[in-house]
Amino acid sequence: MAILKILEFPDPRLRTHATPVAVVDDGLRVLIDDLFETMYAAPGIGLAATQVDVHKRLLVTDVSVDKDAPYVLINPEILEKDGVIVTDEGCLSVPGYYEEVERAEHIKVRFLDRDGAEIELETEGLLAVCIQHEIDHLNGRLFVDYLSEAKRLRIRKKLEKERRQAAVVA
Ligand code: GNR
Ligand code: NI
Repeated sequence: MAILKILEFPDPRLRTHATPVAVVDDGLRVLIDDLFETMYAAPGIGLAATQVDVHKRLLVTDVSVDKDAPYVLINPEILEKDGVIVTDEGCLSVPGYYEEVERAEHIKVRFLDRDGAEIELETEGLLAVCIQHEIDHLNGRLFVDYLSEAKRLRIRKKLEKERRQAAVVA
């Protein structure tokens, strides 16, 4: 098991469109375990492979309070969307910033699980929001892309400044 380094906005690698997983094998299951360890350690409620610079269509999530409801979604595809929900979203790749984002409230999603079995899941609320946020990562999209250009630029400048100051102190 390993905790992986999470890329941060505006790293251009976060803009990569991930490639479908061809085979679900033991190598992939090692990556899945590392994604869970990295997500729980952060802590976060979801993590896409894109965020650790692995450009495969794979995400993990656990929105439960007790951290006992892990889901892994390989090659996820949203089949149906319905309703609107606004959530204060954050992102491990945009640390420290939370902004309201509008998403579908209910989704039906098809994916492969860690054994390569095809699953269809209907879900709503925070799990639905998180899955949509993570699929965006697999498509190179970040929650800040839903904000105004001015807000996105302000967040980028502040993160770049923080990073420069961290480099001076280190
Ligand atoms: O930890 C996270 N919290 C969160 C809160 C509201 C909506 C989405 C998320 S996902 C985020 C972890 C992350 O960056 N996943 O990509
Ligand atoms: Ni994110």
